[in-house]
Amino acid sequence: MRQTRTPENVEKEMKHFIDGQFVSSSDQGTFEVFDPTIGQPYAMAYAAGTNEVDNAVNAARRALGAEWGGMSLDERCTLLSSLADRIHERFEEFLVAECRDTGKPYGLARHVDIPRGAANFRMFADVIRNIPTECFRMDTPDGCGALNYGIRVPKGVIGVICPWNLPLLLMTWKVGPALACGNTVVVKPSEETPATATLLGEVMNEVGIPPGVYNVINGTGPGAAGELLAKHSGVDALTFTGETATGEAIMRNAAAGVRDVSFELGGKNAGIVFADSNFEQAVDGITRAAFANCGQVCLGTERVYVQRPIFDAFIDALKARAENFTPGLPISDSTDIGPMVSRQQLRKVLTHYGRATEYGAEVVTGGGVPEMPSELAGGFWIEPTIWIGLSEQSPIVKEEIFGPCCHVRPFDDEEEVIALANDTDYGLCTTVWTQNASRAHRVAERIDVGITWINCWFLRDLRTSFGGSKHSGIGREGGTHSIEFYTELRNVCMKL
Ligand code: NAD
Ligand code: 6OD
Repeated sequence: MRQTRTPENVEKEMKHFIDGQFVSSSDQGTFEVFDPTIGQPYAMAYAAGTNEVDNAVNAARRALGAEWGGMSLDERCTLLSSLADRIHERFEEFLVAECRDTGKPYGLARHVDIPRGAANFRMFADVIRNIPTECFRMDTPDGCGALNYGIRVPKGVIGVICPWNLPLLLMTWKVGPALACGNTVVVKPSEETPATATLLGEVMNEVGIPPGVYNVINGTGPGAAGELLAKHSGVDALTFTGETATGEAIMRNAAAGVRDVSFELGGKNAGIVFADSNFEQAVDGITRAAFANCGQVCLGTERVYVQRPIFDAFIDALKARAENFTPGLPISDSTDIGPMVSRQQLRKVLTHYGRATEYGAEVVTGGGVPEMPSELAGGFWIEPTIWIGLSEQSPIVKEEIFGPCCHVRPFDDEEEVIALANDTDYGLCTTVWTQNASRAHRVAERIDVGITWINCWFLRDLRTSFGGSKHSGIGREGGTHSIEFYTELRNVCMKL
């Protein structure tokens, strides 16, 4: 992917953002950034090497000093709120940038990605103002007693390594609390989607965030910018969202220097639909969970379990919804599904589609590539796909696909479906659809995941814990949980 020439046919050049300045790479290495709707590069970005990673980490360390480190909590929180305001003022630019990189519909980014980009700063500015620390009065033999109290200090320089599926949302979900706690960050966005992280650099300067507090280095992962950042001894902690295997690689590098990690990783999430659910609500919910963002959501549902009495009707209704999606350009009001982010992801998911049939799946709908108008024919388009009839041991039911697809299987009772839902190495989330509140709680308690949604999906209260169990992650972020990760808690014991 690394190149050393500037493609002449691209509209844009994306630089690193280091110490408050946009800079190219010292060796001039670049890579192409694609518009996935047409499958052509529209921008070139500079690829960070050792020099840029060093410069970014050193800038972040310097910025921990007086200007940022010495800033009052009130001033810092005011700046974070201004960041949120400024994202809203430049909303359309963030929208266009995000949709150009990912191909996702404007309608989706307008309601989810960009508002969350702003909310992630505003919310953590509120949380940090209101966080208590512990205090214990203790008895001592002399009767005078002692007072223990906790103080929270920033961890230091945080390395933030991000994926491509919800670029601004997932990056700011880490950067918001990291900055609120007084840390500085070096962000490595996905090589597929560097645009909004770059644009955020401009906004940082506009609102007066001191240079070096927010840095962005572009490039790929293994042997490149991502790995250089994870290995850098000047990084105090690493927060990562992406594939489980990448998490393992980053964790090995984080072991040097015993750096802390917070990981949000892959999922193979189950959707459980009981016969007593509100049928239309459940079909709509599973449709969103399986196909939203072209299935490129870690919280998506790729395994659907439907209670037998409503199984056939459910399949018919889900098929109708899946066939109703209109692919097209992000800007079009009729578009409700975009392409896959890259040729590589398209190939990967189409390989799964092919294997599903080899393993004996019945294809209810989809399974291939939609016919698109000639100007979009080179894009990374794919059909929403539903399968039935696979064994639970099939790799299609076991492995995360990360495309717009799901396998649906009937079940008879609660015990059976709990066992089915838990029979996975992953543990990110589940959705349960039922109108029986006792059953909903009973089932939710027994599914081994970080998040269970009952009669909804991706309904987010940013104060709550977010994260996965088993291979889906380490640690929890959200609300006070983020503050715990992005600070060190020190105890002070004072003899009275
Ligand atoms: P990925 O793991 O391939 O890449 C994520 C980031 O890591 C990219 O910036 C990449 O350049 C970098 N990277 C890759 N190898 C690296 C290495 N050895 N060292 C350091 N950095 C490295 O993931 P992706 O393909 O961008 O995203 C899709 C995956 O992310 C899916 O598995 C999905 O489930 C997961 N995801 C999880 C969550 C969650 O909240 N749990 C959210 C979004 C995506
Ligand atoms: O909503 C969030 O905070 C979050 N981390 C969502 C992750 C979505 C995964 O694709």
